[in-house]
This record gives sequence, structure tokens and C-alpha cells, in this order.
Amino acid sequence: MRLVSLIAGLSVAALAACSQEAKAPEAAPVPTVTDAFIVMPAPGRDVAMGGLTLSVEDAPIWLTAADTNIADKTELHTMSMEDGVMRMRKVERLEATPIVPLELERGGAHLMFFGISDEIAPGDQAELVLTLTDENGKEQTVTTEAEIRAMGE
Ligand SMILES: [Cu+2]
Repeated sequence: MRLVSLIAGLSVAALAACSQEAKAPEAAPVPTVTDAFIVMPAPGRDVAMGGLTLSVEDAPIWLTAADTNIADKTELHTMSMEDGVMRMRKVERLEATPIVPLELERGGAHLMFFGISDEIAPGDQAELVLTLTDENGKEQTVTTEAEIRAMGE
């Protein structure tokens, strides 16, 4: 009886060691966000776009949400040409890999802000909080400063 429980105990320990080893090689992505900006809305409007660069080391990561203190709602948008017309589409996630950083900018995939405060002016800084999700579904948030830019800049 004692021998059986000893063997059972050993195999549990062996399983635990095994599952820890299986997890060890998974690299945790290390993200860096730079050049975040928000463009001033057109006069009388409260909707505008913004951008940033998301680089990552060691493993791919996905931008899955964004939030700012100067707008009610932020969406992730892609741009594509359909029948000769540029169209924006809301997407759930945008990918950055160690080889291809995610670049959000005018004319391409971008951040879209709704209900922008009318208190902002070019040169101001807004807080931008990004939710990033790795390939295991693990989330992390990165807070960065976004520069408010005039429309033509
Ligand atoms: Cu858009």
C-alpha cells in the first residue's frame, strides 16, 4: 500500500515537471509603442483618426483594444479599396510580429476615435492605453502618450 502511494506521488511529480518544461520555450512578446498621434477632427466634427508604431520582440502580438482620455470610443480600422473607393472597416485585432511591426497611419490601418473632446488643441498630449494579446491569449496593457496633430500635419 505504501509503495503504491509512493509510485503515484512520483508520477504526479514527474507530470508536473513535464508540463513546466513544455511551457518554458514559449517566448513572451516584448512590445514597444512609439510615435502615437491623434489628428484633430475637422471643425464641428468629433471623429478623427490616429496612428502609432507597435514593435515586438521574441513573439507576435495583437493590438486588440485602445482607449484614450480624450474620446468616448476608440476602434481599430483597416482601409481597403473597393470598387475604386477607399473604405474603412472595423476589425477586432491587428497583428505585429518581430519581423513586421504594426504601423497605423493615414491611408492605412489606423485608430479611429469617436466623441473627441472639443478641448484639445494641436501639440497637446493625450493618454492612450493599448490592450495587447499574445498567441496564448494573455493580455497586457501599454500606456503611451499620443500627440495631438493638426489635420494637415
Ligand atoms: Cu477609420
